[in-house]
Amino acid sequence: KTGNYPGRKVRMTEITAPKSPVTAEQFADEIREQLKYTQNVTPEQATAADVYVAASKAVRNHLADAWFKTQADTVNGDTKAVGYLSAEFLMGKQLENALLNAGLTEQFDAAVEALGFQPKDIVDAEYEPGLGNGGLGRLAACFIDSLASLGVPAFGYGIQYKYGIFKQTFDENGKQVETPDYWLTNEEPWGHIDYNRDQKVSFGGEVVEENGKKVWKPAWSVRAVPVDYLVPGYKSQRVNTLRLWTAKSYDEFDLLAFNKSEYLDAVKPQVKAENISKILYPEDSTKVGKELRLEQQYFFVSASLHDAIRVFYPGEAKPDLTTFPNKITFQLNDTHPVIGIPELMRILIDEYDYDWDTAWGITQKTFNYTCHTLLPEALEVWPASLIGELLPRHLEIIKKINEQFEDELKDKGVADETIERMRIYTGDAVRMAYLATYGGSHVNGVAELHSQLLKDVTLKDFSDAYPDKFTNVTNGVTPRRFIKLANPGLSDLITEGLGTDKWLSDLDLLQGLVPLAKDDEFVKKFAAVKQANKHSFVAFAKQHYGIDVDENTLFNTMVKRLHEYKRQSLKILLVISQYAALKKGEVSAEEILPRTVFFGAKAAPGYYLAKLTIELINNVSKVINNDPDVKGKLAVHMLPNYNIEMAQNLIPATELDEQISQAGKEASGTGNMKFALNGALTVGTLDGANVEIREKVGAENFFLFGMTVDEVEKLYADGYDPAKYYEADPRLKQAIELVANGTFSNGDRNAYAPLVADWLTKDWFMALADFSSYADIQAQIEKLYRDPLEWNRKALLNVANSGYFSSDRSMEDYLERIWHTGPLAD
Ligand code: RUG
Repeated sequence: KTGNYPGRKVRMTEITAPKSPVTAEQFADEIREQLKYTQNVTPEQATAADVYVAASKAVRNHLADAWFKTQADTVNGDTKAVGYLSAEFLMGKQLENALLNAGLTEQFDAAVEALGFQPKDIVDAEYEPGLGNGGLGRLAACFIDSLASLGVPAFGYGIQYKYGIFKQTFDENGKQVETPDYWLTNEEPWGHIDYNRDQKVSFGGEVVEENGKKVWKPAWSVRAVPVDYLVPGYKSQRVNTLRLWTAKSYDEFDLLAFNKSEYLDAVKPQVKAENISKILYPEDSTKVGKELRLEQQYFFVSASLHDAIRVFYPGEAKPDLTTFPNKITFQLNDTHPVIGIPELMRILIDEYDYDWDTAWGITQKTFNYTCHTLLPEALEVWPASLIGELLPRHLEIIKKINEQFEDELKDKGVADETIERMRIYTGDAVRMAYLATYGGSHVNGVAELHSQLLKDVTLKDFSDAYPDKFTNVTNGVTPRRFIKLANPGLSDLITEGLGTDKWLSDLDLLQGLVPLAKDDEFVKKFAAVKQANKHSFVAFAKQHYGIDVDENTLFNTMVKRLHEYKRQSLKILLVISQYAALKKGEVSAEEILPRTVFFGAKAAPGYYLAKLTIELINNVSKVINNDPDVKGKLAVHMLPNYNIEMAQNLIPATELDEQISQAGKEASGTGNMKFALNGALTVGTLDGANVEIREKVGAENFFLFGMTVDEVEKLYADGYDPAKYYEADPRLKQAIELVANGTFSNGDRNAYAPLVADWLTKDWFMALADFSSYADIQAQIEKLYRDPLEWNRKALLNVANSGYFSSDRSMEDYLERIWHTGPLAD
C-alpha cells in the first residue's frame, strides 16, 4: 500500500523508541511532579482541575517520543502522508482517550486514587472544546484518530478558534439562548503553541506586473501560529499531529495612536488580525456569506500548505516541488478549504517560479474533495468581488483555471449550454464545489446513496465529463471513543463474547457476536448492560439537567443539529399525537407503552424556523411533563447544549434512535452509526447511511418508514400539497390543531403560527406526507419492545453487524480509492 517514490533522503538519523508504560506508582509520581513544577501546588492543595492538568501533561510526556518518531518517519520514509484540511475538528474531551491510546488507563485510575481523587472527577474536570458544528467536525476527529491507529502518517490542519460552537441554554419561555463558549478560560494542557514555526498570511492589496511577472502586493498580513495537538493511535505506537492555527498580529500596538490617547485605535491592528481565529461560524449545512469566513478559510489553508512545504523540504530554498504530491495528499473537507487550490497554484508560480502547466499538474495531483451535502445552499459560492478584494491574485488564477476548464470541456465535445452550467467562475461568482471537483483528482460522497445522488443530480455534468473522478467512501466512527469509552459495560461484554478485545482495532470482528444472538443468556446480559446504562443516564440527567427520568420507560432519542430537513417537527408532531391519544383515553392501560423522548439539538442563531421548533419542543415538554394524566406514560425532554459528552452518555442508554430525515437530504449521518453500534434500534427513512445500516443489520432489525428518494421526487414534480395530508390523517390533524390552538403556548394562537403556516402551505421537506407511515410503524415498535428478549436480540444483531461503520474502515477505503498510500513501515 505504501507509495514508494525516488528522491527521499534520510534527514533525521536518530529515532527514539516510545517510552515503555509505567507502573501506577511511577505515574502517580509523574503527576506529583507536574503538580509541583508546573502547577505549583502541593498534592494537598491540588483540586481536581489541578490534577486533570497535571495528569494530562504527564500523558502528553509519555506520547512525546512516539510523536517525534512518527514525525521523523513521516519526513524520512517513503510513505505519502495525508493532510486533512478541515475548518472543524470536534475532538471531544482528550484525557480519557489519550490514556486509552497510550495504554495508561489502569495506571491513571490507581494513581489518582492514591492521590485521593476519583478518576471520574479528574476526567470530568476537562472542558470540552467545541471546535465544530456537528457531524462534519466530528467526522474529521474520528478520521484522524483512525489514521493514527492505522499507523498512517497524517496531519489534521484547521483553526484553533478562541470561541467554539455557542453554548446553548433555554430561557423561561423555552427559547434558545446562545452564549459564547470561551473554552480557553482555564489552562488547556493539550495544545502546544509553537511560535517558532509560524507562517505569514496576507490579504488585500493589488496585483502588479514587474518584469513580465505578476506580483501580488498585499495590503495587510497576519501571523499564523500553529498550536499542535497530539493524535495518539490506539496500540499503534504512532502519534500524529493536529495543527490548529491561531491568528496573531504583527503590529501588536500602534504606539503613535496610543500616545495620542486613542486607546481603542491603538489596538485596532491586533483586533483585526486576531478576529480571524476568534469564532467558529455556528452554521451547519447552511450558507453564510461572510467576509470573515473567507478570511478564515484562506488563513488556515495558506498556512497549512506552506507548513507542509516546510515540513517536507526543510531548509531548502529551491525545493523540487514536483515531488510534493508524493509526499502529501490533501483532502478538502467540504468546500471550506477549497481556496487551497488557487493558493497552491499561486505558491508554485509566484513563490517558486513554476510554469502554469507544471503547477497545475502538481495541484491537481495534490488535492481531493469530499462533498458532505445534497443541499444546494451548502455548496459555497463566493462573490467574485469579495475574492477580488481579499485575494486579488487568487481571483486572477481562478479565472484562468476556468478558461482552461472551459477549453478542456470544449475539447471533450461538451455542449455549450452544459459548459455554461458548469462554469467555475460565472463573471460575478466563484463556485467552490466546482473548483474543487475540477482542481483535484477525486471527489467523494459520504454514503452510497449520497455519492450516487452527487453523480446523478448535484454534480451530474461533472460526473458525465469526468466519470473516473467520482467515488464513494461511507463515513464511519471511531470505536475507541464511541464504544470503549462511552460504553464500558458493552465493551466488556463484547470482549467476553468474542474472547478477545481485538475488535477495538478490527471492528469486523463484531460479526462473531451473531451466533450469540441465539443464546438467551447472552442476550439477557446484553439487556442488563443497556439497563445499567439507562440507570447511569438517569443520574447524569439529574446531575446535569436537574430532571427526573424514569428508567423503566423506552428511551427514545433524537439528537442532531436542528434543521428542517432532519425533521424534528415530524417527531414532535408524533409525540403530540401520542399525547392526545393518551389524554382522550384512546389507548387502554394495557396498551400504553411508557416512553421517554429525548431531544438534543442546536439551531443556527439566524435560523428562525429551527429556533421556533426548539421553543415548541420545550413547551410541549412542559405541558406533557406536568400533566398528571400522562405521568409515567409519556415524558419529553429537550436537553440543552448537545455535545460530545452528552452523546457519550445518552447514546449507550438509548433503545430507539430516530433517523427520520427526508429521503435524499441527509448526506450520511454518523449518529445513526453510533446508535447502532451501541445497541439501539433505528426508526428511520431510506436516507444517507441509514440505507447501508439497514442492509448490514438486516431489514427485520430496522424500523423503516417513509417515502423513497424517487417517491419524493415524483411528489415534488406532481405538486406537493401538505394540506391534503393534514386532512387525511386525523392523528396529524389533531396534533397540528393542538399547536395552532395554543395548547403549548398558554392559549396564544400566534406563538407557533409561522410553523403551522409552513407545515400547511409549504412543508418543503414533506414531514406531513411521511407522517402516517411514521405513526403506523409505532405499533410495530411497541409490540417488539414488549418482548424484551426479542428486542434485545435485534439490538444485539445491530451491534454485531455494524462493524463496517468503523472509521478505520472508512480510512482504509480512502487509502485505497483516493489517497493511494498506507501505514508507515515499522
Ligand atoms: O449533514 C452532513 C451529515 O449528513 C454527514 O454525516 C456529516 C459528515 O459527513 O456532514 C454533515 N454536514 C454537511 N455538515 N455540514 C455540512 C455542509 O456541507
